[in-house]
Amino acid sequence: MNLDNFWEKAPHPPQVGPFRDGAFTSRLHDERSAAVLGVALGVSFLVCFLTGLYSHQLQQPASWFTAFPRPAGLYRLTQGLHVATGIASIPLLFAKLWTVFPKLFTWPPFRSGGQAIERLFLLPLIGGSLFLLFSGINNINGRYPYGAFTFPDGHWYASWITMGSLIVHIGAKVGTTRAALKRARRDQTYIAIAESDTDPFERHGMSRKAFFATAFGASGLVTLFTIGQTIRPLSKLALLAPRRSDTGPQGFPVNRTAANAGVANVDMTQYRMIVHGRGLTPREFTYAELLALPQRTAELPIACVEGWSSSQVWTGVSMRTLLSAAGAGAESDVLVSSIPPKATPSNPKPRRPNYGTSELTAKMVRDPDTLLALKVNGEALHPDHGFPVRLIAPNRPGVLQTKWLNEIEVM
Ligand SMILES: Nc1nc2c(c(=O)[nH]1)N[C@H]1C(S)=C(S)[C@@H](COP(=O)(O)O)O[C@H]1N2
Ligand SMILES: [Mo]
Repeated sequence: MNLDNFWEKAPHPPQVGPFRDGAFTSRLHDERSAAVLGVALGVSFLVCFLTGLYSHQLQQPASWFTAFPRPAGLYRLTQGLHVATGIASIPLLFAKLWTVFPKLFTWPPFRSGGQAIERLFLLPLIGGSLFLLFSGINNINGRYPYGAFTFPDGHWYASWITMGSLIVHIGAKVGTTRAALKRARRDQTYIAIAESDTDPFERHGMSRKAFFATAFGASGLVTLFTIGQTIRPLSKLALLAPRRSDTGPQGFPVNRTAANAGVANVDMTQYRMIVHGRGLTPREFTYAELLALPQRTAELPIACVEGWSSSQVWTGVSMRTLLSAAGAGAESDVLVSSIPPKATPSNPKPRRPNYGTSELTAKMVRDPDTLLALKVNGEALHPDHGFPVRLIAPNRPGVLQTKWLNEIEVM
């Protein structure tokens, strides 16, 4: 369907502001800039999407997915990549939007039905991309200003909307992009000549080299200034990260403190770890009894969804050791729960805050390094790290490494 006849009869917007012919003079608003930035964004969005899908499956598994414990540091790597590629995308996205925004004012806005649809898909693509990148930054900074929906839900649905529109966009632009990159390669040969001539037009405004250096340089720098939250030798450079992997009680960060979870002063004379569930006679263990069981030590990272991570040496009772001490095998999934917050006169039955429980697949339960940790680096856990007992297991998001445990249910 060709709409040229239609546009001929339609009124043309007045020749003012951005609608003037020649309103945009920089030659950087061209297909070559759009192509190079588009390819870079395509790669970073793809890596970000795939690592995000993996993180989502670990936290809200579909029926076909089973979490697996090895390699132990996999989630630390995938989530580090997720946050790094998301952050790296921000300057690239702004550079790309700057490159193409004059197209908002081209007339006619579309010449065919297909082109109208393609341009309509730019709304969810740009809106979704901006929402994903900024809700991610908000998450890193612990801000959740959404009201009607939670961050994980919003980020999850936005990722599908964005990737869906991105596929439409790539489909529509793959030809132009290829051609632009091919032309660019051919033109390299002429650059030497162009640089030496004194065409005043060539000399005005920013050069393409400087534009790309700014966009990719900014992308590299913001990434460099945050990945110190997960790569320890770079921790001094983590200027943009709110948490550094080496700061906090016992030398690593805390997301929710004991006070915040309402479990600041556990009465250890009353404390019991309860193991119960399918076909089991419930068993209770005191802290001393847990310490008297065979202990195991493993170096495992806390890898927060926010992108910071920190590896520590944990000691405690293997989950499967505790289960067998309670008369259970290691063939079932298991639900672990935190000590509920203390009742107060104004709040006699407080609910467990979010993340006070997590499930382990039988595969995770069987791994000997899935620990009910009592110590970190040889010391009893700091209250903010989960005293008296926390879960620590290989290849698991930090948010599922539940602290302040007092209940284990075999499902
Ligand atoms: N009960 C409980 N456990 C929890 C949380 C929580 O909010 N409640 N936060 C989790 C999150 S998001 C992370 S990243 C880790 C952090 O552990 P750390 O404070 O020892 O570093 O604890 C996890 N365990
Ligand atoms: Mo976390």
